[in-house]
Amino acid sequence: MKKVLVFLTLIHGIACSKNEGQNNIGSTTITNNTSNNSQTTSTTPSTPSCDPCLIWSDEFDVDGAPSDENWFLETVPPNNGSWWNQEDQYYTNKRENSIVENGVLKIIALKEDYENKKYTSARMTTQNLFDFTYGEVHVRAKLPQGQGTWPAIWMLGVDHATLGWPECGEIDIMEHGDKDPGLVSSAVHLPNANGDHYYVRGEQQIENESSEFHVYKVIWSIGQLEFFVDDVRHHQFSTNYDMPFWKPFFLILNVAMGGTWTDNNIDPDFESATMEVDYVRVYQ
Ligand SMILES: [Ca+2]
Repeated sequence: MKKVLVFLTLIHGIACSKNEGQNNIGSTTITNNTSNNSQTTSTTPSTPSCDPCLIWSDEFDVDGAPSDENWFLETVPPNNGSWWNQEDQYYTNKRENSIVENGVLKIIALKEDYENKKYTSARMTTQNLFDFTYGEVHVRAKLPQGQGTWPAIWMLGVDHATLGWPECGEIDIMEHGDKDPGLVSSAVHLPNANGDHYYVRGEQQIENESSEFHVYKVIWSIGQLEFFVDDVRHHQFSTNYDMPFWKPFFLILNVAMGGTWTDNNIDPDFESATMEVDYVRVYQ
């Protein structure tokens, strides 16, 4: 989601590591308990019963704060306090900006004076909590409504803190708000042979983006990335091993306000808008 070369200042300063043991597909543990005896038997079927298999998800079925086992809420502004892209929001971990209710995560952008910004919102990442290489991400979501909102469902390479951007690579599953309502886009960002940033984007027009749930999806495989809304493909990008799409990435959900994406254009009557997420599921 970053069109500007501003990622060279780093947020976390923590080298990321691939989570071990999350890809044990097809391994089943059977536990038999009797009154005097407990026996555990592990079996590994030769063929998994799922293809692809669910390896990670958040169904947002526990009310309250987003699970801190799954998500980190960014609250420390990088880039000398500007966040990125001339954005106008400040990200908080307040429940006014992110909350799980009735099976749905809500990321809520508010008009609110806070830390020298005019808006607050939330940005959630799985950095250091979950990352993966290759697979499918399915996110069922309703997008926020209103000029100036910039919702994003995206991923960064785990080495962005050490390698920098765009060298780490970026995979944008869904972004919205830079053009007409309902025009959703996907993109990949990476360096060219000279190390300069470039990106390749695809897009499609959908309806009822803010009133109905749609499933935003990437299929990331060796050699290509494909992007879909409700199983309609709108973008394909071929990859090779000179590109940064062969190593682990982590997930990010956020709603920005204004910034370069929207030509710094926010509806003066804006009060609040919500991105609702029913689930995030990752398959391999
Ligand atoms: Ca749900």
